[in-house]
Amino acid sequence: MARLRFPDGFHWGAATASYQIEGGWNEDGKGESIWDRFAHAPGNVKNGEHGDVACDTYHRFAEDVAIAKELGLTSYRFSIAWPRIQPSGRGVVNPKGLDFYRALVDALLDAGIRPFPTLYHWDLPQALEDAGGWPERDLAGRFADYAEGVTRALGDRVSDWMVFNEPNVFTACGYLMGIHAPGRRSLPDFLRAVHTVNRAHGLAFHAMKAVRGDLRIGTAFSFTDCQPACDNDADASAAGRWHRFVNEMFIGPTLRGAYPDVFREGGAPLEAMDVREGDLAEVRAALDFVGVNLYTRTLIEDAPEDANLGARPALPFGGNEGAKTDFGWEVWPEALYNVLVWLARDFDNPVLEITENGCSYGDGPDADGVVRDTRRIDFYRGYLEAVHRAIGDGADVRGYHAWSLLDNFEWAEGYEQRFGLVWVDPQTRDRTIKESGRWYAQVAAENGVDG
Ligand code: IFM
Repeated sequence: MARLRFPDGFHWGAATASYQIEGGWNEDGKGESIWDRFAHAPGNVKNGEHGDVACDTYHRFAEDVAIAKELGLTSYRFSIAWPRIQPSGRGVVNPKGLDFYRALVDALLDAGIRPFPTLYHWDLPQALEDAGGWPERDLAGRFADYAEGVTRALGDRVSDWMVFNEPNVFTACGYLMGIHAPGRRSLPDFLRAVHTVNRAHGLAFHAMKAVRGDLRIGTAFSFTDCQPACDNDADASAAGRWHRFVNEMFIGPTLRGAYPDVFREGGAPLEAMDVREGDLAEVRAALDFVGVNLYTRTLIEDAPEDANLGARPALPFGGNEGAKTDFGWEVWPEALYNVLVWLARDFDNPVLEITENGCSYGDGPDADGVVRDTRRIDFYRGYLEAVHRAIGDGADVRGYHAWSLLDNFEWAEGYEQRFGLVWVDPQTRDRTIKESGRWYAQVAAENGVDG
């Protein structure tokens, strides 16, 4: 029997996202997304790779559901590609796009698995980017229309939804740093995008609730545990500002109706974000759960030359004390514990779902065709122990989703980074459950882990 038991009814799941696994990029009336455009342009993704076929889930979703069932999962997180539903981001819905997701949802329900969709995991219809993208205020209303349409179509069989995946990541990587689609590098665009996304979130939440009031709606936020790089007051106060900037710029306005203080002197760049009278009332939404995506911690140092935030990460993706994944991310389970207890303490003990947590290791099939990825098992064991401890200390965590079910398209990294519980052959796309997948199945079956 497992030593660390989880609460009865705890969901054991895995997560994926449309562009990363589906392929079928221009099939059955799907419109072009910003990721199609970005990945097709030379130089944006390692080795010129793209998601045209990816894991071919568009044609092989029944296999994926069968694997999820074999692993004993009770929840499957996937995302809906907006350009499959509205090819140009507005107007009449594409029935074949909806048919795909209806078939996926029905297969999951038949397998006894909770369908757990995200409405937006980064694949904006290219036509909407051409009209200004997320910095453009009107996009909030467009998104709410899409959210309402999808809810009308699938709300009879899907009860648990996420609106966005990692709003801080897609706004910063896409509009500030230019390393993700649509590849813009502009501080004003980024700041405006932040506020449009927050408005879109609030409008979509309320539009969905108007369709069916008993839906459970949350968002998958990306969090990190911000710690001072050195033991001094300047780094400690920089870590606080960075924490409010990366962790609270979306959940703050949503749950509290206000942007956090991120400037060295207090306040936030409200004017540059184009925050207008009445907007914050629109943004506010009493989420039914908070989705937590977390991979590692971030060490922050004071940055006196930056007049605004005055803070920056001392190192990318964690520190140097823990082991590193093959992606170079530090393995630091305490980060997950700290973030869960912070959310419980500062947001009035919300229902929490771990919507993503996982690691990239390149281990492939050995001569016997077995993928012996023991480092991934160690990773999950450590982070699950942290979740268990946080629950013991009062965090109301209801489910855990490993990122990811399948090895898939890791954005600008292409296919080199493998996060899956299941190996996907690059040529045939055949799936092989890794040893970590078998181990995770046992955790799900026992509703617990040997800590
Ligand atoms: O693959 C991504 C996912 O799309 C969003 N969260 C982080 C994962 C690993 O980088």
